[in-house]
Amino acid sequence: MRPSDSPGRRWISLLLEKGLLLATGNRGKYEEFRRLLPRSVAQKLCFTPELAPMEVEETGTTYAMNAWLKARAWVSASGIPSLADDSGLEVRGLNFAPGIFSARAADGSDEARNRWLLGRMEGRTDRRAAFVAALALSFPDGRTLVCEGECRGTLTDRPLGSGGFGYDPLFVPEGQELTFAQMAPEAKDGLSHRAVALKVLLELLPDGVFA
Ligand code: ITT
Repeated sequence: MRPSDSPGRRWISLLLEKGLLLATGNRGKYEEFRRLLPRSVAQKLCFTPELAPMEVEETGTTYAMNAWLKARAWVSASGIPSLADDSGLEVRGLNFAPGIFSARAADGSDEARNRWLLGRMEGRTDRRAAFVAALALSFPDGRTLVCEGECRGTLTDRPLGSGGFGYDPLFVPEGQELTFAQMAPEAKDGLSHRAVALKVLLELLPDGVFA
């Protein structure tokens, strides 16, 4: 097989030619991927709610399975390479809850989920937590790359900061003093579970193609 015929090269041509669907309904994730992805791909990144309504049931028991389900559903429906992210917050003192149920921990808004978490943390001294993200990049030929990233830290006792999304106002990454919501977006990008996972994903793709 010539190098130009390798699956990796064909996938990359597809990415550059057709663009990339970001299989998420979460605008916070979309904004982060726009900053994190190489510019050639970020420019062609499509936020799926602007394309078509589609709910993918997250029936998996791991982040990786749920990311795979979301990426496969979108690539099958569109024929366009699709990237999905399944992520969550794992809190030591809560036996690693809410984990894959982080989006479903409480109904409604991010604020409601933050209130729920603070309520569960009342009186607990072990405030260690970690954000985890699994990414799945799926191609029309069925091949799918999956990888995971983690960011450890601790939980505050009240929401701090107005940036980011989700549980960001409650999470201080290891070695830092500010929550993700208090940091500049680029500072979060240097530390986040999503950035760690994406770095691994890009390393799995052939060299230099995103240069
Ligand atoms: P999609 O499934 O459409 O991508 P979602 O928000 O439902 O969107 P998940 O099922 O992966 O996504 O749930 C992730 C949950 O974890 C959700 O409540 C997020 O707010 C939270 N979360 C994930 N990454 C986060 C981050 O970087 N900062 C803050 N909260 C995060």
